[in-house]
Amino acid sequence: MHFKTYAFLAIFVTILVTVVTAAQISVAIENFSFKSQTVKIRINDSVQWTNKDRAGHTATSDTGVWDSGMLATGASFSRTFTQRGSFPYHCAPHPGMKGTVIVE
Ligand SMILES: *[C@@H]1O[C@H](CO)[C@@H](O)[C@H](O)[C@H]1NC(C)=O
Ligand SMILES: *[C@@H]1O[C@H](CO)[C@@H](O)[C@H](O)[C@H]1NC(C)=O
Ligand SMILES: [Cu+2]
Repeated sequence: MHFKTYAFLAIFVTILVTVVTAAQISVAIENFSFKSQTVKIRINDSVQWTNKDRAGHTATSDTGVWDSGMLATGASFSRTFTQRGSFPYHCAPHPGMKGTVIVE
C-alpha cells in the first residue's frame, strides 16, 4: 500500500477510536435520589439522567453549568462533559437530592 493509504487509515482509526471511547453513563432518578449519586467519567463522556419516579425532577448544576429543566416520568436529559472537574448538582424542587459528576 502507498504511504497515503496508511496515513488515511491511521486518521480513520484514530477518529473511530475517539468516537467509540466516549461513553454514555446512565444515572437513574429513583425514589427521590440520583443513582449513582457520584459518577466518575472521562472527558467527553456524557451523562444521561432518566426520571423513573412518578414525581417530576431536575438535574441542575449547583454552579449554573447546566440545567435539565423539569423531567417528567420517563423523560431523559443528556449532557457531554468537555471540562475536567467536580460538578455538584441537585434537583431544583427537592434540594435534598444531590449528586456529583467527576470528570477526570
Ligand atoms: C426510598 O427511600 C426511602 C427513604 O430514603 C427508603 O426508606 C425506602 O426504602 C426507599 N425505597 C426504595 C424502593 O428504594
Ligand atoms: C474531546 O472532544 C473534542 C471535540 O471533539 C476534541 O477536540 C478533544 O480532543 C477531545 N478530548 C479528549 C481528551 O478526548
Ligand atoms: Cu426531585
